[in-house]
Amino acid sequence: MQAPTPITIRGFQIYKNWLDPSAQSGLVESLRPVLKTAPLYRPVTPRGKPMSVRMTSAGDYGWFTDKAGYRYIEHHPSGVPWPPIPQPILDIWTALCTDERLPECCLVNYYDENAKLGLHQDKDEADFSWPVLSISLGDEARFRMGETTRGGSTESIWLGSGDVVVMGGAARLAYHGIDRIRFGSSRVLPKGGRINLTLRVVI
Ligand code: MD3
Ligand code: FE
Repeated sequence: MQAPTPITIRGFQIYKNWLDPSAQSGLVESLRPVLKTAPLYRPVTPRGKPMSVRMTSAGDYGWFTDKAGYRYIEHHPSGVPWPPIPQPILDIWTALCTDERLPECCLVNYYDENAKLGLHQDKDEADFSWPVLSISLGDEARFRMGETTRGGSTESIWLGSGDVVVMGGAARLAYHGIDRIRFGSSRVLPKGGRINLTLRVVI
C-alpha cells in the first residue's frame, strides 16, 4: 500500500494522525520493556547543564551527551546494552522511509510539563543522506522548524499524538526544536507528558 501524501513544510514531511489511537497505545506498550531495561535519564550538555528532556535509546547505538560531548554509545549509562528497537516502530520506518536500511538508533525523548529542546541540528550521524523519522506520542508539542543555518527564519506547528514526521533531503540538516508542550492535552501516556521517538541511521 502507498502512504498518503504528507503535508510538506520546508522539506519536513508531516503525516498528521499517521497512527490511530490503538496503534499509539500499541507503541506505548512496546516501549515498556525498553524503559524497564534502559530507564530514562537526564543527559548533561557539553557545557555541563542537565537537559530538561529525559532520554533513553533502543538499538545498537544510543545518542548520548555529557561534558565530553555529543556522540553515540553502545550502552545505557548504567552499563547495560541498549534494548532492541521494538518491531512496530521499525515497521513505521519501513513504511515511510526505506527498506534498504534499518535505523540503528531509536532515541526516546520524554517531555514533562516544563521540558523543551532548543533549536539545534542533528549532526552526530555518519551519513546525512538517510532520513530521520520522528513519532509523537502523548501531549501536543510546539515544533519549530528553521533553515540549515543558525539565525534563519523559523516556522512552527503543533505536533500531536500519532503524528509522524520524516526529515530527508535539505530538511535533514535544518535547525529544529520543541518550544513547549501542552501538558495534559492527551491521555495516551498514563502519567501525562510527551514521548518523541526518533529513528536514525547512525553509522
Ligand atoms: C530534523 N527531537 O531528538 S522531532 C531530537 O520532538 C529532536 O523530541 C524533537 O529534535 C522532539 O533530536 C523533534 C523532529 C526531528 C527529529 C530529528 C531531526 C527533526 C529533525 C533530525 C534532523 C532534522
Ligand atoms: Fe533533533
